[in-house]
Amino acid sequence: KNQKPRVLWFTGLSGSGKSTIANEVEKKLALMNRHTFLLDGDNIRHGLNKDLGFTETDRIENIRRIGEVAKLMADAGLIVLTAFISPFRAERRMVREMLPEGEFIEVFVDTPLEVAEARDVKGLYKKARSGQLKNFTGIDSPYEPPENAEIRVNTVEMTPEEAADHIIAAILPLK
Ligand code: GGZ
Repeated sequence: KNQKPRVLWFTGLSGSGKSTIANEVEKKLALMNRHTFLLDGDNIRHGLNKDLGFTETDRIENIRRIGEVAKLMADAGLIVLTAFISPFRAERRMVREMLPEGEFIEVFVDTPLEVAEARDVKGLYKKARSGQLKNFTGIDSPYEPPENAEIRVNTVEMTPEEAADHIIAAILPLK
């Protein structure tokens, strides 16, 4: 093996920039000849987890399954990036404890609710505020921010590219 497996577990509100930043990190790791895989809503919530919605129970099961998949991929030697809200501390800790010491790296994409809501790229906050969308994270469903994430990125002060550079610097050396 020429690389240590890692799970870069991005967490943050809807619209915080998790997917954008995770994509940037993945591009940069590819340029460094690292083998990566990005798990996100597109390949998980439309496939393996298409039976799950956004109740508390379903979100917990969503994260549990993603954790198991991430573990398999890390066992195969990959650097896995996951981009899900993962709103609850207990499940983030559960995934951390599934993995060998040091493999799980929590990346807090720290975008304040006001900022994510002002961006509202997909119009979901507007729908949540008007009651058209129930159980929306940050509005009528909780988000528990990490208390000691390995990495925190401030998306108000950094561009996605700068955030990606910061994350890469924090995980080096990746032997
Ligand atoms: C939060 C929701 C909801 C509700 C649909 N609450 O901005 P997006 O669109 O692309 O990202 C959000 C995504 C969240 O799915 P996750 O699997 O990351 O969530 S969790 O970890 O909590 O299981 C949003 C969309 O799905 N979405 N309804 N009610 N986000």
